[in-house]
Parts: sequence; C-alpha cells; structure tokens
Amino acid sequence: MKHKKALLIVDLQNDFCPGGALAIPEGDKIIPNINKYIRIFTKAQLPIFASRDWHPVRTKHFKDFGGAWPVHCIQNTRGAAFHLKLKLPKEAILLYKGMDPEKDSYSVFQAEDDSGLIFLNLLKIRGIKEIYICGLATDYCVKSSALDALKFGFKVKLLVDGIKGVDLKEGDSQRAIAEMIKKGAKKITLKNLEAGL
Ligand code: VGL
Ligand code: ZN
Repeated sequence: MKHKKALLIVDLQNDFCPGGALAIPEGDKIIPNINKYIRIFTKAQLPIFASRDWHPVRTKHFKDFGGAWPVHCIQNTRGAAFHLKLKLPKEAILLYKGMDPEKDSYSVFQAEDDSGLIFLNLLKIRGIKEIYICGLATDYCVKSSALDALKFGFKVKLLVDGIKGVDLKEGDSQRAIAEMIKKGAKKITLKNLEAGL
C-alpha cells in the first residue's frame, strides 16, 4: 500500500504576513500555491492540518520576557487569525501552539487540536506516514516541524513553492532548507504533483 499522506500548513496568519506584527516579506505570496495544494489534498481525500501560533500575552517567546520576538499572534486577535486569502476546507484539522508561557517553542509537534490531542497522536490515529509541509516561516516553525517529523520517522516533502522565511540573518532560509534536505526531507513543487499525489 502507498504511504498515507497529509498536508501540513504552518502558521499562515496575519501577523506573519505584510502589515502584521512579525511580517515576513512576501509571506502572503505563497498563498495561491498553498490553495492549490489544498485542492490537490482535498480531491485525494487526504487530511489537511493547519497550525496557528497561539500565544498568551506573557510568554518567554517574547522580547519583553526574555525571548527573541516582538509581540505577535496573541490568542483570539486579528493578528493570530488565518490570512483571509487562505482557503481552508471545513474538514481541515486546526492546531494551536505556543500557549505555554514558560516555553519558547516552534515545532508543530508541540501543537494540539481543539480537544487537546497532540499532532503526533493525530497523525498516528490516521495512519499518516508522510507529511507535505508548507507555510511560514521556513527558518523557524517549518524547519523545526520538518526536523521533528523526520526524527519521529515520517517521510517529509518540503513544498518549496509554498514556504517563506524570516531571514533575520541573510541566508537563514537557504541554510534551513539545506539542513532539512540533509536530514532526509525531499523538495517538491506543484509541478511535481500535476499528475496527482
Ligand atoms: C514563528 C517566529 C516566532 C514561526 C513563530 O511560525 O515560524 N517564527 N514565532
Ligand atoms: Zn511565535
């Protein structure tokens, strides 16, 4: 049998897009491609996971409390909402992460769904073996989620026309991609999926 696949869309939220609190240059430009990936996975009746960075007002993730980042993606605010152009189907499984005020975490493997089930268990329940990853940001949450996925034994496809990075230091995204590939992720683009999954 073929490996069961799932799509993971990481943090496609207003605060990570132009105009947001932690805007990634052209972060919104990947949305049309991601919407195409969504259509492909929907057609194939495969699960689609969408994570949101979902911070409390006080967390060690923020500069004011010892972290690296300006305030962003506060729970239930407009900044934490999915970008309006993202066309998530109602079947998408929503994940939340970054809620622990004591932790500075990035990976979707630290995320949970509405009922508190963690991502790893949600994957296991569905028999998923391979994860197709896109979203924001290449050099943080995408990278850390991809590396965790590989560590847990999943196959990983990196959707290179569906990711964008912060690049605090020039080249961070390129280095992140190189590291994911070195650890076993495979790059793919929409063109590779033209013939279907
Ligand atoms: C992220 C920085 C801070 C991400 C989240 O989603 O990649 N980056 N919080
Ligand atoms: Zn964050």
